[in-house]
Formats: sequence, C-alpha cells, structure tokens
Amino acid sequence: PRLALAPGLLHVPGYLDGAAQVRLRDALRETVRAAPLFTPRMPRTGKPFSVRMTNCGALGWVSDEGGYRYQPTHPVTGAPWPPMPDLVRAAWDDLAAYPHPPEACLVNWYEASAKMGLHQDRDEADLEAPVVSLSLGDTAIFRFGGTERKAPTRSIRLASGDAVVIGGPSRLVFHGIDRILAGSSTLLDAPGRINLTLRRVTPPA
Ligand code: MD5
Ligand code: FE
Repeated sequence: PRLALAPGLLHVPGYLDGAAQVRLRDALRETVRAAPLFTPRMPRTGKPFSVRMTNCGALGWVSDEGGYRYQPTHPVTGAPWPPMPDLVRAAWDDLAAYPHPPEACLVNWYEASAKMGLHQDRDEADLEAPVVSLSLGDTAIFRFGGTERKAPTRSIRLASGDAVVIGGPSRLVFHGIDRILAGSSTLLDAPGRINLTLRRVTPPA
C-alpha cells in the first residue's frame, strides 16, 4: 500500500521485502568498507551529531564547522564516494517519478540512542526532485510537520523495509527522528537503524 501522509508525502510500508532488506544490508557493508562512517558536526558550534553517516553516489552530504554541503569526496579519507547499490538506484526509478537519476545517497546510521532534530532538507539546488527514503533495522519514530517550524506535527513509525517519498508541496516540510525502538528488528547485528536518502542535488542540465 501507498499511504499519503500529506500532499506529496507518501509512506510505503514494507516496500522492501525481507530478501531485499538482506541484499541492501549486505551491499551497505561494502559501502561502509569503502567509505567509513563519519561523525558530522554542526555548523559554527562543531557539536557532533548523534547519527553517524556515509554516502554513496557522485555526491555526498557532509556537515562540519564550515557548514552543510554536498561534495564528491569523503571528508576523512578524501576518496570519491562508492557507487550506489543497484537496488538503491532501482528504488529511485520505481518511486521518485522524476526523469533524472539521483546524485546522492546519504546513509544515516542510528545507534539505539541516536536521534535527529526537526529540520528541513534545503541544501539541494534542485527542489523539484523528491527525496526517497529507505529504512532498515529497528523501527524509528518519525515526526513531520509543515513548511513552517511552528506548524503542528504528527509522528509515525518507520519500520525495516519501509519507504518514504517526499516531494511536491511537502518537499520542504520539517521532519526528524525522535527515537529508535531498539530490538524491534533482527536485520542488523546490533541495535540500531539505517536510513538511506536518495536525492537529486543539481538541476538537470
Ligand atoms: C532519517 N533523515 O530517517 C531521516 C528521515 C535526512 C533525514 O531527515 O535529512 O537525512 S528520512 C525521511 C525524510 C527524508 C527527507 C525529508 C523528509 C523525510 N521530509 O521532508 O519529511 O534518517
Ligand atoms: Fe532530513
């Protein structure tokens, strides 16, 4: 089923079946071998995020004292990001309804205690393209509101295999992860959750 949470905000529970979740988990082990998880830091303050990250694809999202940005190389190793797994690319083609390929796949790695505060995703020059999210591992409590921070919010659970598509009038909604329900999945070898966000960064030529 595809559930419309708001105009342009679609939740697809169980988008990846169990076998696809295992394939993606195993592909991400290769991704992390090539591009180790790093701890992003807040602009200006340098306060570390509780979520660790890596990326695959041509561009990756990074954050440090200098700001948020997309760049073609890993901030610690300096190496180019590894390619997106085929399954990730196929999910974009299936869900995005956008006629250009994704350029960035941000991989967020949540330990059981990690969370992500309410924010907007606005570092992409192309805001016509949607963001496609895939979740693996423990269930997360995902909160979303409106395009103004003060708008009321709702929360839903995102479980292993779920997809979310964020586009159209919802592309700039505030959203975050309140908490992880440790032990809700056995897919990963430790409590925690992986979220992938597939994005178009630059307007198509
Ligand atoms: C996560 N990731 O689960 C969250 C939410 C991020 C991020 O917010 O920026 O990496 S995934 C669902 C999502 C992604 C992008 C936008 C919106 C939801 N949204 O506008 O509702 O790690
Ligand atoms: Fe976000």
